[in-house]
Amino acid sequence: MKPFVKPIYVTQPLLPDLGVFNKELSDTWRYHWFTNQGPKVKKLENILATRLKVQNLLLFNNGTIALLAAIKSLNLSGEVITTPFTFPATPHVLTWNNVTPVFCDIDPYTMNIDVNKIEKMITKKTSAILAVHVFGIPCDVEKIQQIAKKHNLKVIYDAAHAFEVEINGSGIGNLGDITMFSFHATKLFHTAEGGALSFKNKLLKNQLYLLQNFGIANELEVRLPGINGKMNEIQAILGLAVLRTIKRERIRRKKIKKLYIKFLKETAGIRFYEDKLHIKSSYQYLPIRINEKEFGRSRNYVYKKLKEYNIFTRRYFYPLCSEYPYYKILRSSSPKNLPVAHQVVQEVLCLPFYGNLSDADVEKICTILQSLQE
Ligand code: T4K
Repeated sequence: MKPFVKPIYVTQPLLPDLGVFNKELSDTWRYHWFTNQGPKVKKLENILATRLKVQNLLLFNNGTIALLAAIKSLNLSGEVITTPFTFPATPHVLTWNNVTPVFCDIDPYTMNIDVNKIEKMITKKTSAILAVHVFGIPCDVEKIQQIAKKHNLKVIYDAAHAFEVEINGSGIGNLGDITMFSFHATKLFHTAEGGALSFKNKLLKNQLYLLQNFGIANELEVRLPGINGKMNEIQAILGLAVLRTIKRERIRRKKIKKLYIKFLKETAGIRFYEDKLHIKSSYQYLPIRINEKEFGRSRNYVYKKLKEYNIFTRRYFYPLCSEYPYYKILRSSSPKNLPVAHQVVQEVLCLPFYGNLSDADVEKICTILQSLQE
């Protein structure tokens, strides 16, 4: 099989119609207004709150700053229990808030924090659980809520991958104290860079708003040491235009996922996370698990070999955050504490997944993948 002529990446950002983008942009030219709570940011905020089915939403310049502000707004201290199988931003926002991340092992199926292992990680210093809906797959949210209630802990969800995910028709952003969404260019819905926080307690809105705007309450009063976390008008305009393409993209990605499953389901050693009827999927990533014994080749072998065919898959989230030198020294980072995470991180490979892939591209990727089998 010949390599692809052009590189095939794990994802490709959605490009909205330039006419729609320019039309929204022309308003900005009229208003002379680029940032600091402009009309386009407000418009996008309102539309997204409805789309995400949440009561309160605040847009940010990126997901990391949003999460940083979320931790700050809840005054978290001491230790926060989180997952090592995530993007570096998740534990980093804790460190930036002088909070120690405590890594809990993950569930072998959902790859999210293992709710049966959380309680043994709780100490007198624990102030919260920071869980990630990894690859958009929801955590065991009911059990997390029970544990949090029992131990009086706050709950923050990193829903960077979970745009418009719903459980039994309810928006995923309604859970816990605060939920963060990322709108980075690699996400299904994006604003090039961007993010949002959703939360039930509307009293948080003012605090979060101050945190994202240097703490400025009015011309004379700077109430707290805030940061610059504001989304600007160009980001919001891009978002408004991208929103119009999401429905079509989701339908296409659903079809692509079905095709991958069709071509690979008979291949020994390859497993998918299949869609669930009660969950609306984000179709953000297409992670497969490669079992080396059954497939005959390791995930790393497949990842490297695919590059020779111009296919650039990703080993999200390898290495585990608990393996970064500055987190490795933590007691919870011991591999003995994280056996499942260490196993899963050797198996996951995110395949190219975006609407512009043709059916023939998907078939070719699968054929190449199968040809690598021992
Ligand atoms: N929490 C979690 C669980 C997260 O996954 C993330 C971000 C965050 C928090 C933080 O949210 P943000 O602060 O980012 O809003 C990418 C994204 O940069 C990052 O947002 C995302 N998670 C992470 C999972 O993926 P990389 O290092 O993989 O990016 P990069 O540049 O290698 O892009 C991946 C592929 O996408 C490239 O191989 C090619 C393609 N690509 C990328 C860009 C930027 C394009 O085709 N066009 C583009 O413009 O992190």
